[in-house]
Amino acid sequence: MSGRTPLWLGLGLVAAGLVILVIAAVAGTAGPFGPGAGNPGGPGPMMGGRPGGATLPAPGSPGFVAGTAASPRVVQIVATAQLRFVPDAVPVKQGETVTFEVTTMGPTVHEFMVGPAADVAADTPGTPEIADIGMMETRSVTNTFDGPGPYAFACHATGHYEAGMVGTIAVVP
Ligand SMILES: [Cu+2]
Repeated sequence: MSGRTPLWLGLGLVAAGLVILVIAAVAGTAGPFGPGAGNPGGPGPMMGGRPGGATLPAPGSPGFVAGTAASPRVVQIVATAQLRFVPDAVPVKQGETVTFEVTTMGPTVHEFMVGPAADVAADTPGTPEIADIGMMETRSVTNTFDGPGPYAFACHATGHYEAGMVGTIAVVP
C-alpha cells in the first residue's frame, strides 16, 4: 500500500498538469470570451485585434447589424488592473442601442459609466453606470445613442478616471 501511493500521487500530478496546460492553451487561443466570439470576416486577435474588442463588424463594415431597443448590440469590454478599458474606442451607429458587457480582469474593482462625454467626464448623477465590478465579474449596462455625440465611457473608481481610465464612442451616421 505504502509503496504504491507515490505512483498514484505522481500520476495524479501529471494529470492535473495536463489539464492546466489544456486550459492555458484554450484560453490563449480563444481569449476571455471563448470560442464563437471571433469575427468571421474581419481581423482576429492574431491580426492586430485587441482582446475583448473589434471582434464583431463595426458600423459601416459588411455584416454589421445595428442594435435596437428590442435586440441591443452587445459590445464586450475588459477593465484591466492597469486602469484601462480594452477596447478604449467603440464606434456606434447613430440611434442604435448597445449593451456593454464589462468584465474586470484582475483584483482591482472598477466602475463603468457611459453617456454624453461631458456627463461622463463630470461624473454627472443619473448617467448610466455600473458600480463595483469585481474580479472576473461581468456586468452590463444598455444605452441608446440617439444624440449627435460625442459619447464616452469611464471608470470613476477613486483615481481611475484621473489615471486615464476612459474610452471614446464615435457616432457613425
Ligand atoms: Cu477602474
